[in-house]
Amino acid sequence: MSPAPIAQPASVLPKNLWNEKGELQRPASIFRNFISSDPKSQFPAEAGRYHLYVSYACPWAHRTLIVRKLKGLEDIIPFTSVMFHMDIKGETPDETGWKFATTETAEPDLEVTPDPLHPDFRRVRQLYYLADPNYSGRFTVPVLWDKKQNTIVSNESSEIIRMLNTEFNGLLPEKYANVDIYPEHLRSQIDDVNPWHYDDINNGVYKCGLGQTQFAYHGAVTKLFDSLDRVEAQLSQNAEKGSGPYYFGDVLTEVDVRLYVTLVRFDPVYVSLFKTNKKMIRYDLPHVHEYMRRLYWEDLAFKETTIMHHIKGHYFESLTMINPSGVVPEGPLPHILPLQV
Ligand SMILES: N[C@@H](CCC(=O)N[C@@H](CS)C(=O)NCC(=O)O)C(=O)O
Repeated sequence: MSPAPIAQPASVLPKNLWNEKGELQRPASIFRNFISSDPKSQFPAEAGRYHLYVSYACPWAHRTLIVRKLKGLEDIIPFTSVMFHMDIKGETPDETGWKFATTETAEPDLEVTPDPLHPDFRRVRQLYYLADPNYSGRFTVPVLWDKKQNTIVSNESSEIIRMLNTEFNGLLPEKYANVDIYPEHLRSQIDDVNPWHYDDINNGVYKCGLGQTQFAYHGAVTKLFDSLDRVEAQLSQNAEKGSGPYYFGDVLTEVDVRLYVTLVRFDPVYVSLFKTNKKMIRYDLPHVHEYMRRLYWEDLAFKETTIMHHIKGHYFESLTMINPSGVVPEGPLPHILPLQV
């Protein structure tokens, strides 16, 4: 008789998250439906019908919170944030992943509450199983939930922000309907930069931090800083021309949203935890630094959705495979410098 297998703790990190060179490969999101302004569509835009599940810590979910606020969708799409601590490991799979607050651990001012739609749910994974009992992918946030059909519309942030940008316009006052973060005249430029921003910067920091070999880390960190230098050059040209504070000058676009969520986590988290320490934004990339601070200090959609205790607590306390003690570093202080220094 063969010996009983030794029980391994369950982990949220599937083995196929890395290739044979030790490089991180982020799997594609699974739920890819679209809300539409067409009332006859499968997911028509309606006030109060959809609910957003996020973590303030997660940069991908952070994109959706910023756009929800930029578009004035607060009364149309409520949200719930999970607790910042994510269980990477557990005795069983049911004990892993993002969890909802309980009445004792809630931070109601921040919408960190039990799931208002399914008060008995303890984990985000339960939403996925309700949507699809055979689901076998990762249990990620953000999740855009349809209350009518009890299912997930989308768990892909880049697509959720596009829906929020246009599909609810008919329900919004003109001031917000006119906000367009993917404007026609900039689409080809946005489509050109999104892939390298995503690969080298947004996902690039994760490739540095979670790469499993020196080779994987070296490749990722080289690309990351080459690309940050490229962003610095673009913003410095903008400043020389006297154009506005955004990546494309005067118009705030999704590019700003997508860059910001990584930049604001960079010095406080990624530099130390993910070893992205060839440069710090505050000391070495002056135009990037000013760009990020302007977004934070001058636009409440950025400031009010940036919750540093969730961001730092999540990364340093949850990712115990790279920070086994779970100790959270105190600096750099302040986490975000004032605009005038
Ligand atoms: N492509 C997805 C990625 C979302 C994602 O990876 N979220 C992370 C948090 S930052 C997550 O929920 N991870 C949980 C897990 O992997 O179990 C998007 O942009 O929406």
